[in-house]
Amino acid sequence: MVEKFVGTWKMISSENFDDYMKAIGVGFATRQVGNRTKPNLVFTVDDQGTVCMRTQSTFKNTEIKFKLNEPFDETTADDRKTRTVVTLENGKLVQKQNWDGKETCIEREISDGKLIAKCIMGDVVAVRTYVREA
Ligand code: DKA
Repeated sequence: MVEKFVGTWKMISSENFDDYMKAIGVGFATRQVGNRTKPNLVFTVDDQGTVCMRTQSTFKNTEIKFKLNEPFDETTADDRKTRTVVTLENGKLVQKQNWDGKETCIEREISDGKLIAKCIMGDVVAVRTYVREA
């Protein structure tokens, strides 16, 4: 099921991301860059089921490697140190990040051949859309 995410994706739209970044505590300067940046997402999966997700942009490159349902330590692009777990729920890749007593969730799904990333913090939701890079 994770296989459908494998490949290189480029962001084509981002809605409400500034409010999402505010909700998770990202400061003004980083939000300005975050709002301007159009990252690529690169997913790979190896024979052992380890998923690698790279985010590549002019702002920052990040990489996480994980197995589904196995918590791991993540350092996010905005430098939060989170305890993260990724699960697969009804075909959605659900990334839950916990830090400083807070929790946010990024749900990724494939819809009409596009990768939709829904970033959720409380009642604030940002939606970012990616298409496969040719
Ligand atoms: C996505 O995959 C969502 C990425 C969420 C990053 C939150 C922090 C960004 C700070 C610049 O598109």
